[in-house]
Amino acid sequence: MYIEKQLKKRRLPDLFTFEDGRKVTAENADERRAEFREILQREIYGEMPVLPDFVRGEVIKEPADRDCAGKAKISRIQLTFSVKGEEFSFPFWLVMPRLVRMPRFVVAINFRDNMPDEYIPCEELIDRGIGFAAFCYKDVTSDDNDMTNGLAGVLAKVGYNDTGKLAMWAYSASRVLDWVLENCDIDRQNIAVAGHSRLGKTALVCGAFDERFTCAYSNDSGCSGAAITRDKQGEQVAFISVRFDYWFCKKYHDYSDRHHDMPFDQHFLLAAIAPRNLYVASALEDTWADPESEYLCCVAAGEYWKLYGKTGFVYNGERMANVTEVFHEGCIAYHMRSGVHYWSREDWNKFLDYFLK
Ligand code: GTR
Repeated sequence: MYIEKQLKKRRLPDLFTFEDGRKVTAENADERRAEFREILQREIYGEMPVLPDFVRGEVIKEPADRDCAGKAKISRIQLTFSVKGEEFSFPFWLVMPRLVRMPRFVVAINFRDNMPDEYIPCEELIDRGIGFAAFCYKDVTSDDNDMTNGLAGVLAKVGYNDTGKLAMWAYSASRVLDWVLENCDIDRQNIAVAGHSRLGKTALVCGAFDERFTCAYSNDSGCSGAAITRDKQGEQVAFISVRFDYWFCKKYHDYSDRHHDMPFDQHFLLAAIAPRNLYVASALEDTWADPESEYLCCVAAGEYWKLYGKTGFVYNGERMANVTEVFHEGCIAYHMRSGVHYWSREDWNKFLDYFLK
C-alpha cells in the first residue's frame, strides 16, 4: 500500500530490537520503552532531572464570581519545588468547571501567560467539562541559550549541565500535575498534557517520561517532535540543532549533517507513550513541520501498541490524510486541518472529541 511504501523509504531504526540485539516481545515491551527513554535522553533531549524533594503551591489569586461567565473558577497558583535541595518557583493558572465533580484534566504548556489566550480557549474547555492548568514556558526558563536563569540556573547548580530546555519545560508540566493531584479532585484516568509547536515537542517529551499522563497531545510539533526526521521536508536537524541548540543535549548536533546515522527516530518518542493515548495534530500549510512526516510517524509508532494488545493508529493506507477527516479510532489519534501553523479552536475541539470519548 502507498503509505507503507512511503514509510519504508525512510529506513527507520527498528522499534522491536533492543540496542543489544535482543528482540522485543509483549513480555519485555516496558523494558524497551525504558530503553527508548534512555536513548532519547542520551541522543536528543538530555538528562531528565530526578523527582523533586517537595512540591507546594500558594494561591496568589482567588477565583472570581464571573470567571468564564460564572461557569468556572480561575485561580493562580505560585508553585515551588526543589531539586536536589535547590528551590525553584513559577506561577500557573488553574481553571476548574464549577459543576463537574471529577473533571478530566489537561496541563497545557503555553507561549504566553494570558488566561484566556488565543491558544487556550478557556470557555470551550470549560463548556465541555474539562479542568485545566496552563503556564507560560518562559516563566520556567527563557527561550534562549542563557542557562543561568530560572530552572536552567537551578539545574546547572545541582549538576545538570546537558539537559535541554524542552526537557525542563516538560519536567515543569509534571510538577504542576504533582500539585494538582494533591490538591484537586480530578479524573485520574483521563489526564492529558498538551502543547503547540516547540511546546508540542515538549508535551510529547512530558508524556513519554511521566506515565501519570494518560494522553499526550502535540499540535504542529514537527521536527524533533512528532515528525519523522529522516528525509523530512521543511525543518531539519541541521537547522534546529543550530538555531535552537539549547532545546537539546549537545549530542544532537552531531547528527546535523548525518541524520541517517541516528540510532533512533521520532517514532521512538511516540512509542514511549504506549500503551496510553497520543493525539497528533497537523496543519495543511505547515510545511516547515511537515504533516506527511507526522502522519507517517504515527503509522510507524502505532505498531508498538500491538505489543499491549491495543490498536495503535487506524489510518488510510492509500493516501495521506485530508482536511475533512479525523482518525480517532485507535490509541493514536490524528487530524490535519486547513491553514497554517497555529493552535486553533478547531484543533482543540477535535482533540476534545477524542479525549472525551
Ligand atoms: C520554529 C521552529 C519550529 C517550531 C516553531 C514554534 O521557529 O523552527 O521547530 O518549534 O518555531 O515553536 O513555533
